[in-house]
Amino acid sequence: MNLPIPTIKDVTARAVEAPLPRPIKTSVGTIPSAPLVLIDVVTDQDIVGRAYIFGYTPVTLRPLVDLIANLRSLLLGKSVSPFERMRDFNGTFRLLGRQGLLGMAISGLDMALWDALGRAHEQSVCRLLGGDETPVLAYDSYGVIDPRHDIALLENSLEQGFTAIKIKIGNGDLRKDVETVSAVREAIGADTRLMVDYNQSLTVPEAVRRINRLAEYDLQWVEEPVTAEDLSGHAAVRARCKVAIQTGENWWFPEDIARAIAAGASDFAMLDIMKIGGVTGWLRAAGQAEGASLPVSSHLFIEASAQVLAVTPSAHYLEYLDVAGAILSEPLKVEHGKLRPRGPGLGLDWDARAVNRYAL
Ligand code: SMN
Ligand code: MG
Repeated sequence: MNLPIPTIKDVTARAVEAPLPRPIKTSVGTIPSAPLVLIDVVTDQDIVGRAYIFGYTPVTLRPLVDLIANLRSLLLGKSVSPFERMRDFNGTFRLLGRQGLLGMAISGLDMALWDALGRAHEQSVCRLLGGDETPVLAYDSYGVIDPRHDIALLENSLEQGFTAIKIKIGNGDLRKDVETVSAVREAIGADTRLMVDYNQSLTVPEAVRRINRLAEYDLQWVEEPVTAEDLSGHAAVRARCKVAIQTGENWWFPEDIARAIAAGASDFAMLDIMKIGGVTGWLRAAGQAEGASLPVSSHLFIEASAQVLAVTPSAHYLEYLDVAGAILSEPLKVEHGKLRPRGPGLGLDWDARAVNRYAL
């Protein structure tokens, strides 16, 4: 007997500013709290598909809420078939393009549709996609840290079972980078993997200079050394450095990973599920990464990323940076340095009191 395909009865979006365990301090600015838009897709069977998107700055929240309200009319009455709805979006916005806030909204709606589909079938998204709820290896992701004050935090990460740590650097000169990286390497020991993230703050020559100076600290990767869109710049740095280059959190939809692979921009692929096109976009990017032998890591969105990494052939690391835990009834917890995908759907349930408390 075929289960009836649910259809979309309503779509709502709400803005919240959720507290973070610690501010996200980068070389190009600090994010003190998490500007989120919570998306609910209600089906004709009264199943609620949930997802959130991360606005980076509160400035984006009202436009995102309004944009999703406007996209609602394109979805009402249509089936909860993420591939079909993505086909609709791609056709509707061919002339405009899907970068920026529109891409974020489309990806968020895609995630909510996959959540609804999973709930309708009482399955987690990874099982719906043919996988198992296999725990995914994670690294604990920090911002810029002060080695004089933050070392205890790093030690706590290791006690939680993390075997990899990422820090952000580039908020000063090379001497400061060396001071921080050497102190962290000393604190976490030789066996813990260490990644660093420049958040697009360097020129190509300066990136080559700094990365090769830091090579002695056995870095797993150096992330976004130059501006994200500069694929040839990333390739130039990669060609002249002794340390592997990571990038991808700013690739929009599967087309961008194709461009990055063609440019030889990266040794890895770090997909952001809100920019790569949701679950649907992720699947289409992960296939390209597999073909290009690029290990795939995630950016933010720990719950949805755990679902898709569990079915990603060249899965590498999940970035553990929890931006939504404060508004979830049951935040996803790390177990021995790994995150297990949890259903049904993407495993997200809003904590109504917290959402009201942090609503904008
Ligand atoms: C990052 C950038 C912006 C917001 C959160 C995190 C960072 C990362 O580039 O990779 O964690
Ligand atoms: Mg990054």
